[in-house]
Amino acid sequence: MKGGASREAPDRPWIVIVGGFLGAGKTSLILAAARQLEQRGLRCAAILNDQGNELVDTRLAASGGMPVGEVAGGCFCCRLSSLVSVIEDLRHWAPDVIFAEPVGSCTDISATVFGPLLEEFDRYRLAPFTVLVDPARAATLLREDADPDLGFLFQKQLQEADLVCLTKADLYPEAQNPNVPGIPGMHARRLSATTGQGVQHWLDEILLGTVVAGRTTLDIDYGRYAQAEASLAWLNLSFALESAPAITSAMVVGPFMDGLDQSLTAEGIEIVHLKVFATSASGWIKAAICAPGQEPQVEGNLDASPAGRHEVLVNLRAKGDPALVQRIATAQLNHLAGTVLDLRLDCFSPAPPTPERRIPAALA
Ligand SMILES: Nc1nc2c(ncn2[C@@H]2O[C@H](COP(=O)(O)OP(=O)(O)O)[C@@H](O)[C@H]2O)c(=O)[nH]1
Ligand SMILES: [Mg+2]
Repeated sequence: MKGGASREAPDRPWIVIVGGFLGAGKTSLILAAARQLEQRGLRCAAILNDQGNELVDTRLAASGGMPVGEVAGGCFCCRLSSLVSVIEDLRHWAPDVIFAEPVGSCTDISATVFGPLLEEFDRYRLAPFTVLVDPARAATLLREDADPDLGFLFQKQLQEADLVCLTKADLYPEAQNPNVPGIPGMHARRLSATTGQGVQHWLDEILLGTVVAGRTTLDIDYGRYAQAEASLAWLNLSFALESAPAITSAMVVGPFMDGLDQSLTAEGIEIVHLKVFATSASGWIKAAICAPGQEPQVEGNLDASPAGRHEVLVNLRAKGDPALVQRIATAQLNHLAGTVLDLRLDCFSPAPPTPERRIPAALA
């Protein structure tokens, strides 16, 4: 990590919360934006968040050398005190901007996170709530026959945004400033974390302070919200693989993801986001898919040489029964080309959200 000792800490760092559905591109945008801000001489940190422990996103962010904090075991709204203490810990590094990524199934963030943080205006500057949208996911989840649980979460996330950005513009290079899907009268920005298109413009817009942060409070039924989240299975799995002869990380990750994808699909379980991070003595790779049957997007040391030991971390979010997901994932371990050691597996459905505090926008 980069130290902050030689530099005076800014009085009030920016807190930039980037929301959006699973796989929308939150982590990718945060990393791309941090790179741009660092080039402008600003110092950045990030806070990742998940219902479970052992996060691929945290490994990915830390691999670039950025100071990273984690709120694990629940979403920001249910772990608000942890979020605040992680923000305070990161201030040790004197960041100008602290990015924060909530869990991709989480909503009502405006009232449960922005509301309380806005009360701390003497300590932080809060950027508007950006919600990211993958255009392909929007096309699926805004259809009339969309999965009702996922469609519910997706629409609620859009409804509470201060700013909506359509991501992956390199894959979906359509018109500028299109209407936000499903929200009449709201225009989306378009950006790409991969090419950098629109990232600087987005940063200028949120850090200029012209868009009000946390201005919308959702009307939301927490029973319905809990039911929608509970329809998801969350699998966090980590293990070491020892193989002789040595193999590359890609040879570990590729077949494992393919096998998992095929078995889950055969059992009627739909992958929403599958991320695998593998580390060996020769480097790391991260591979991810956001839907069944997708070609994995891979980043990292793609030309790393073979190694005899790999540390593997798997984060899977899928629509289905966690017990079945766990059985399928465990069975896949038997197909790995080597000996599995230090296995840790955690598989569950998110518990009903119980925010520490809820402050509607008008009262904040
Ligand atoms: N082509 C392309 N892929 C992207 C872009 N942003 C994110 N992705 C990919 O989309 C997937 C999900 O991105 P991620 O940042 O993990 O999403 P998150 O779950 O919202 O944090 C990953 O495989 C990324 O590599 C982009 O701008 N262009
Ligand atoms: Mg992420």
